[in-house]
Amino acid sequence: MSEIKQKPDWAPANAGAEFTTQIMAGVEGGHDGLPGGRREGAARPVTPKRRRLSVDEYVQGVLAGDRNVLAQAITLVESNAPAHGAMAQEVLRQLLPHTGNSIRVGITGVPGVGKSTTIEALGMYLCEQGHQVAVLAVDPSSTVTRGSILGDKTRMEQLSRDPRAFIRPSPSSGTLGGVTRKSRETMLVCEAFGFDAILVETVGVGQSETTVRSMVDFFLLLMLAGAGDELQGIKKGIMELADALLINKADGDNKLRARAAKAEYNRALHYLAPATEGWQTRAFTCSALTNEGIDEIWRVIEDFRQKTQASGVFEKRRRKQTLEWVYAMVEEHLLRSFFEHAGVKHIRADVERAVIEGQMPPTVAAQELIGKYEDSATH
Ligand SMILES: Nc1nc2c(ncn2[C@@H]2O[C@H](COP(=O)(O)OP(=O)(O)O)[C@@H](O)[C@H]2O)c(=O)[nH]1
Ligand SMILES: [Mg+2]
Repeated sequence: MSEIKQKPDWAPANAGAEFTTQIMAGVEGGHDGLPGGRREGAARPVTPKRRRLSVDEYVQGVLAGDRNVLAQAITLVESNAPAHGAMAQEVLRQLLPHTGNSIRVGITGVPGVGKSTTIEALGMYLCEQGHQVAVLAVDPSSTVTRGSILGDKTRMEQLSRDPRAFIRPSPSSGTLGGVTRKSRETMLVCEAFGFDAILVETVGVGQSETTVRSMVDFFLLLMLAGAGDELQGIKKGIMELADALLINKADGDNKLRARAAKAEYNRALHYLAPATEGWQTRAFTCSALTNEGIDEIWRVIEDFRQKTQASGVFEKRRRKQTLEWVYAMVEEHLLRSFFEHAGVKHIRADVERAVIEGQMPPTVAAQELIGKYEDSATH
């Protein structure tokens, strides 16, 4: 396999050969049905025509810990080109028996709270503890932001240089469902490769939190002291998804305020339903900048893993998540099929107008549309 020397466009300017995350030549075809081709400003693939690997080469390469193959396997999984779909699924099917052996941690919070910085601090800490760390992102808006996980070039600089870690930005663009499917599959490929700690960063917008919750074992909500719940966009619902609250930036002048916030949140948490059966969600403080509290939050996560594995809650959740995943894909497929249905398209505008003008009750409108869909769907 030819060596690729090109750095990703977000790599630090002075990055040397030790920089482990490198641009791999992608597969043909775009993402989420968009036309293929490289994104504006993206590094040009160095090897224009890479030899296509076979299913067996993907599987063996990933299991043997070959990083080049890992990156290519993920690119295959992320591809939307129909030609790659069947192959990706076969690769995944063969990797499946080697997956699951990790702790999956989701990290959420409003932009600027310090998710990326915390992931870097925690990731470095875990590497030093002998773990292999994979960092993924779920960001359905990444077409616009070009991936919040790496939106800032200074982010995760240290971790991205560490050979024990692997950072994968969010699959580009598309529906939340599409991005999530790819991230889940990427997570499985990473586990088969041997990563035993998977950290998933989510952008703090609406649905993506619930989605990331549905793919991780432990969900960590990052907060700031003194910002007020409104300001942080933290809804009670999100707090009820969390297995721990982590008040970040507990350094300098902020330290005392962070401690006070911790006590306050602990009181509030007392009245909320726990996210995980048999586990009391608590608040902690940390500074991703000075690393203070990073070891403590990892101990909490380890404690969580131990307790929930012993009680069976850990496995129970994973099984439930797998089934949810199946039905999320079914749902996505049905929705797409409905809205792309020629008959539905044909009458939609008229039905909508009739509803808006008060000539047709919503229930009748729904029946009309579904009737149209089912009518010709079965013929
Ligand atoms: N003082 C302080 N600043 C921090 C800490 N963590 C992150 N920051 C800063 O907060 C800003 C946003 O951090 P980032 O990790 O990009 O946030 P994200 O949008 O949640 O991923 C950056 O300027 C960081 O340097 C911390 O623990 N203490
Ligand atoms: Mg970030």
